[in-house]
This record gives sequence, C-alpha cells and structure tokens, in this order.
Amino acid sequence: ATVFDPHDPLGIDDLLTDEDRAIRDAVRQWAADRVLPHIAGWYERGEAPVRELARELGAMGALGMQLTGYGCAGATAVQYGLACLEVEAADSGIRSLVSVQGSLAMYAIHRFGSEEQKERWLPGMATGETIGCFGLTEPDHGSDPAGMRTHARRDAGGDWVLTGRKMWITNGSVAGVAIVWARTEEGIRGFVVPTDSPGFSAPDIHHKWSLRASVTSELVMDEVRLPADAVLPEAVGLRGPLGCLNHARYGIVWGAMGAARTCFETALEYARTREQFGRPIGGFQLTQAKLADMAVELHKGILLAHHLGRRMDAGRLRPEQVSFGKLNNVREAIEICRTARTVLGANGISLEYPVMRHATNLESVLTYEGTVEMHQLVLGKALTGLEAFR
Ligand code: TGC
Ligand code: FAD
Repeated sequence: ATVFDPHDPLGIDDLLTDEDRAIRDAVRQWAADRVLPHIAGWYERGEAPVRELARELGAMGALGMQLTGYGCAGATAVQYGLACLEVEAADSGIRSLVSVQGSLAMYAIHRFGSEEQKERWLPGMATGETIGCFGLTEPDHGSDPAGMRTHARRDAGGDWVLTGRKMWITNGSVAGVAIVWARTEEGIRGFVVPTDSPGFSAPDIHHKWSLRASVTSELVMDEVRLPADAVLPEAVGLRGPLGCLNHARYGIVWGAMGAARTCFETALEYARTREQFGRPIGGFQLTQAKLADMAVELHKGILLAHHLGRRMDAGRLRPEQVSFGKLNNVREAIEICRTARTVLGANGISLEYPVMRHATNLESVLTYEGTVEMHQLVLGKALTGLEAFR
C-alpha cells in the first residue's frame, strides 16, 4: 500500500530511475559532507573555496554533466536537474558555480566551439581544474544585452582586439577562461579568452548581501589581443548567448526548488518542536496553512521541473517553456523561503538556520538569468504575439 510521505507528498520519487536516484543521492551526500558544515561561515565571511569545490564537483561528474565527450558525464537533463536541486538545497552560490561552469562556459564551447577549442578547454573544465566564466552583462546593459558596448575588431594581421567591460560575472576572478560576448562587424560574437591574456583583469565585486558564498567580479578588457581562432565559430548574433542561457535557466528551474525544499523542511521540523501557548506551533491552523501552501508550491515546482527535463531529454523543450519554469519556480521558491522565515520567528533571521541565507540568495536568482519581468515578457510575447520589450 502507498503511504503518504510528508517529504514527497506526490510520490515524485516514483518518476525517477535507479540511476537518477543514485546521482541525486551522491550529490546530496557530497553537499551534506562538504558544504553544509561550512556554508554559514563562508556566507558570513563572503568567501568560498571555489577551486577546491570545483575539483570535487568535477570528480563527481557534475560539471558539464549533460554534455557528451571531452570527459563530460553525458547525463540526462533530469539527472542534471536533480544535481542542481541537491547543490542548491545547500546553497545557491555553489549551484551558481555548477551552472556557470557547465551550462554557460562549457556549453558555449561545446555547442558553438571548434574542435580545437573543445579539445583544449573542455577536459580540464570537466574535472574542475580550469574554471570558466561567462560575460554577457555590462554595467549599462543587463536585461537588454543587444545594446552591449564591448567590441572586438580585427587588426591587419587577422588577430582580434577586444575592449570593454562586463559586470556581475560569476567566477570572474577565479576563472582560467572567460567566454566574452562582444559586438563585431559581423554581429555579436563569442570569444574564448584565457584570463592571463595581457589587458584582461577581473576585480571582485564586494558588499553583496546575497550569494555571498560565490565569487562575483567585473571583467575589464583593455585592448586584449586574441588570435583569429579565439572566436566561437558557430555563434553569430544574440542567439548564441541566449541559447546558452536556456540551458542554465533550465538548471535554475530545478535548483530554486532545492533552496525551497531546505526552507520548507526546516520550517516543518521547527513547527513540530517549537512550543508556544502550551503546544507545538505546527498545531495552530495559521501555521498549518503556511506549511500546506509551501508544500503545494514546492512539489508543484518539482513536478514542473521534471516535466521540462523530460521535454529537454526528448529534444522538445522550447525557450518559452524554460521562461515559464524559471519565472514560476524562482518566484515561488523565494516566497516559500520568506514564509519559512516567519515560521521560525526570530531564529528565522539567524545564520544558525538556513532560511534567511536561502531567501537572500534567491534575490540574486530572481534577477540573474533573466529577471522576473523578462520572463513575463517572453511569455507575454508568446501568448499574444505582441512584443513588449521596447
Ligand atoms: P530577440 O530579437 O528576441 O532575439 C535575438 C535573437 O536571439 C534569438 N533568441 C533566442 N535563441 C535561443 N534561446 C533563446 N531563449 C532566445 N531568445 C531569443 C532570437 O530568435 C533572435 O535570433 P535571430 O537569429 O532571429 O537574430 O532579442 P531581444 O534583444 O528582443 O531580447 C530578448 C530578451 C529580452 C528576452 C533577451 O535579451 C533576454 O533574455 N534578456 C535577459 C538577459 C539575461 O538573461 N542575461 C543573463 C546574463 S548571464 C547570467 O545572468 C548568469 S548568472 C549565473 C549564475 O551565477 O548562476
Ligand atoms: P536591469 O536590466 O537594469 O533591470 C532593472 C529592472 O528593470 C529589473 O526589474 C528589470 O526586470 C526591469 N526592466 C528592464 N527592462 C524592462 C522592460 N523592458 N520592461 C519591464 N521591466 C524592465 N551576468 C552575466 O553575464 N554573467 C554572470 O555570470 C552573471 N552572474 C551574476 C551573479 C549575480 C550575483 C548577479 C546579481 C547577477 C549576475 N549577472 C551575470 C547579471 C544578471 O544577469 C543581470 O543582473 C540581469 O540580467 C539584470 O540586469 P541588470 O542588473 O542590469 O538590471
């Protein structure tokens, strides 16, 4: 007979294969051993051992997990999603490392790169030896990357000369390679930039109150000279970087539910044990309403992520469907975390518990990879046929 499991009320586990469960459990265990004991301290100090974590994630096959060849794991979209969920259940900043490495930097090279670029960069990125970053956003062009100012021109010898600034770049200062998108005479192109190139620097951005266990940097390119073959040959126009974003956004659809799960589970446990007015606060109707609503949105979100994963595995996932998932799941996840915070009372604001950390992390997740408003407008355009960005 089936029993009701408060941790899986819809029985979503039944949708997974044994291999899916094995991957999920391995990543969950890694996060429990390697992230959870330290994360509050990293968060408080605004640091994380990114290089060490990247190597460990690489050893688990979690970097460029869905890609094939070049040392990548060739996992399914559902398996990649489950890994994102488990990593983000520990911290969104660590999941960002996974997303940027695998879904943005490695994906760009895998999807749009030459054979030489793939062989040179991907194996070391899959092991986490080399960290990658992805520079699309600029100080004056975030939601509207079409307006970017960073540009590259060819000199007389055929080399590229790259100049400009990128802003809010995850992993910037720890990266060995940067994928930088720039305006050229041929349209927007992607460049594979070794970060030791003369003229390239990546100063860190400080004073963040969100995603504190993640490195965020500026990229400054002052006449960076690159060989002719530094350009990604298969990407011309904004469809190049936006194609990479589909992949990373898909991982976030799952990941956000990881943050939400941790907050829900924390609130549930707290509500069962914390007593006021002579009884557990979980016995009050108002608390139960919160827990019921959180559980509904959490598991609806996981089902949605699973549905999108199956579509991606079948090669049938539309960008508008990714926007649907990113919009819903990040918005609901932050709501779940904020509600969990209220259930914990004053303890909710403490780093001794994970909820405030997750809630403040999700402020970044709500904004990056396309803001709520951008995904509403993508869906609005798909629904009405009318574009409302400009
Ligand atoms: P639009 O005219 O609609 O499109 C230009 C070209 O791109 C194609 N396209 C797509 N291709 C693939 N996937 C998608 N999702 C695509 N969306 C559009 C489109 O077909 C067209 O191709 P072509 O060949 O006809 O030229 O472009 P637009 O200028 O109107 O902009 C549309 C908009 C606003 C949706 C887009 O600019 C956008 O998504 N803006 C948000 C920017 C964004 O998400 N930035 C994220 C930066 S990276 C990041 O945040 C990493 S954080 C990572 C972490 O730490 O986890
Ligand atoms: P803006 O585009 O200036 O938007 C400000 C507000 O205006 C938003 O609410 C937005 O939705 C709204 N708005 C804008 N246009 C419209 C419109 N047409 N209609 C209605 N509302 C509109 N970028 C990278 O390239 N690589 C990275 O690795 C990366 N990592 C990041 C890490 C962190 C921690 C953060 C916070 C950001 C990161 N980003 C990265 C940048 C991120 O993608 C951008 O912040 C995001 O795309 C929004 O751009 P913006 O901040 O310039 O906001």
